[in-house]
Amino acid sequence: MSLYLGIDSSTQSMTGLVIDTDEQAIVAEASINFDEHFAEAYDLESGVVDFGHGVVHGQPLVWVEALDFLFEHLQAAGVDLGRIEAIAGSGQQHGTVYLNEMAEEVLEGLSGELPLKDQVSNIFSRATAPVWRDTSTTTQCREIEANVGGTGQLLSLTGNTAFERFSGPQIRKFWQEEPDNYEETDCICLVSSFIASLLAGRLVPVDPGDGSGTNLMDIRTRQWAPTALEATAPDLAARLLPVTPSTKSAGTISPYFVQRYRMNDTCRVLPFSGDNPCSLIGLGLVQPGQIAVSLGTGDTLFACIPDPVVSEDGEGCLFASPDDTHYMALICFLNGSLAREAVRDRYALDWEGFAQCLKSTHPGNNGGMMLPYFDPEIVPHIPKAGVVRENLEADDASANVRAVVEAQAMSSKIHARWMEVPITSISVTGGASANEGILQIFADVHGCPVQRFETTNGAALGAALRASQGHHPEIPWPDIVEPFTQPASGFIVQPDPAAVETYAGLIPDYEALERRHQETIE
Ligand code: ADP
Ligand code: XUL
Repeated sequence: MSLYLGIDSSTQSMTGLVIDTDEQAIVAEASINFDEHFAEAYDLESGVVDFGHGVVHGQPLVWVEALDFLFEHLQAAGVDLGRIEAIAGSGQQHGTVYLNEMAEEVLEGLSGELPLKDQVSNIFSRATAPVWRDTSTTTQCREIEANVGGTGQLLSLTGNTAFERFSGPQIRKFWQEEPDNYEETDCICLVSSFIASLLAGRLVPVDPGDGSGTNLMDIRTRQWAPTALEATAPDLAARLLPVTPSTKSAGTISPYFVQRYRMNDTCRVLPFSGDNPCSLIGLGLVQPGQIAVSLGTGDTLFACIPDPVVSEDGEGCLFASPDDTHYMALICFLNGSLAREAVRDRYALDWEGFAQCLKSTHPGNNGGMMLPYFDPEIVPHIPKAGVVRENLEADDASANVRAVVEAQAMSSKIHARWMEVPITSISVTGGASANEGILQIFADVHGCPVQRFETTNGAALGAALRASQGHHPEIPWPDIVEPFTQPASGFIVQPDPAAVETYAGLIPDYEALERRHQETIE
């Protein structure tokens, strides 16, 4: 029996997923929801602390506690943790964790006698961690672009223009606003490399998949770009570990997990990557041309591509694939599940009621449209929250439910054009992919089948597959992913030709509405 564990430390939860590669099966899945366990103690809502003015942070100690809880849950579920050969993981992208000079020694000396939280609470030079939902760094974005010689320079060097949520602008803001605490910072981790460091009991470097979400990495060499580091904050190079290949082992598991959870001391830890790059693997996108959508806290649409293609209008993102060969083109919508939940809650529905509303309304919504900016939006760039309704009564629950999902699906089609990848089928993952009514709208808007898999935790599955590949690098990627990425039977949603036609006619209207709104607020 060869077991591999994938851990996804995402915005709202930490999930562990165990695969058995001999049986070609997922044998365990456990999830720790942050709000459920820690909302009160850490002042959380939807997994984060909203400080206002676009400042949104996570709590590193929540992730530390959740890691212990997760191992306890897996053990209680009867998983023989001693048989796990390797662990890899995924983290919500872009978030930064700031560690002081004690971190290295504390991580190396972890004892199985005490919970992790009791041992690591003094290793932080900043109590909270800015995460991807933070929109407060527009000034820093423009400064960094100017410092490297312009937006185009940053785009061609790192694959991305400066985005508010990316790590570089967040680090710059910290240095500007808290220079003393920046000075006290010995090492800046990403969420991914922070969790990997807890597991390995040493500081684990960032992988290129997550490194490319920082505005600091040269997208072609997959190493930090000195020009970008200098443009961001002083002595930043000294505060980062070198970028490491995603497939290269970061060493064996910390004695902490051997003592406390009877892990095998030969169990390897692979560098963690970002949640979207791990979903790329978990949905089987290891060959160019394949497309997927993740419907999590935010929504993303992404593709595996062979060469670095950049988004000239600055909307899209380019990441390195954790297969260490390909690239990943991505668009990120902040108003994903957060917007669907806002509509659901406004009309006092549950998900069942939400699904009923989709069923009782028709494609095209009788011309009713919504721009669903419950929060500022990343794509298209909308700096200020504000919901717009056109031909849509605010008190019509069913029409508003359909409008929010249609808007999201149409937006995902409009803004994916720069990728230049024909969309002929879409694989889906994330919590909201459980909802078939939502998938039908994505199928109809994109005019192609949408397929769902056994698990909605594509990032955790991708991490587990990365762990198995790290243990068996001789097996080609397609053979690693193939047994785990067959659509579960009955889980292919086909487009309805009449609805496809309706949306083809509606998309130009939606795009015009979006553009008019963007012009009025800029
Ligand atoms: P993340 O990885 O960003 O933490 P997940 O992929 O775990 O997020 O998805 C969590 C989200 O899934 C929840 O916020 C919830 O809104 C959404 N969700 C869960 N079940 C359903 C459902 N049946 N219909 C629509 N959305 C759902
Ligand atoms: C992608 C992005 C989000 C986070 C959280 O660029 O910001 O999708 O990775 O899931």
